[in-house]
Amino acid sequence: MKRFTQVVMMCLAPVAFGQTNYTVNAQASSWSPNDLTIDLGDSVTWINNNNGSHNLNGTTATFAANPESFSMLTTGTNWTFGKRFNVAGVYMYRCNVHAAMMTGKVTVVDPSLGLGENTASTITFGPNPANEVITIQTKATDFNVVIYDMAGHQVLSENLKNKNELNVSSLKQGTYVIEIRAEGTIVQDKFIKN
Ligand SMILES: [Cu+2]
Repeated sequence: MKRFTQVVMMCLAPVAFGQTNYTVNAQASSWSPNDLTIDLGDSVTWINNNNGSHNLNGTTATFAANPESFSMLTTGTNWTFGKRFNVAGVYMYRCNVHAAMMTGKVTVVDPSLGLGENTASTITFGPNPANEVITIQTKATDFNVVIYDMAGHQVLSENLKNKNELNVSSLKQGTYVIEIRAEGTIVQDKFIKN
């Protein structure tokens, strides 16, 4: 009986901890898809199948907020680059040749921590879009909020102690990533400043 249990465990393990591989294709001047949300341990393969001259820059030198660097900086028309994501967070990347328009993002969430949308996390924020003030709902009374622009640069960082409102009126209109560090976890999501 003991032996049987071990065999079942070994068979189930790969399913329970299954990894998904996602593919991002280089188009003439864009990535498709250019916005992925994946689980910790999943991998992404970027493919340029003769769709122009491109490279891949996800380095922390360019995107300081990236949890890890990744890149394929040799420009070419036919290449494949794969990365497995073992650190949760928001990763920005671009093609240096078409830097202004050929950008992309991979959000890596840790399902065991309840990160991401539609999870059991008690941390929420609103309104979204926001004009002046974002209100953060959390049980924590002392926590940090960091806001990044879509190029991965930190534009706002504040420690909120015994208050739950963050003034964002200084930000220009646009799309940002908000990172709330509270309750021993990190929640990241997009928000729009009007
Ligand atoms: Cu390119």
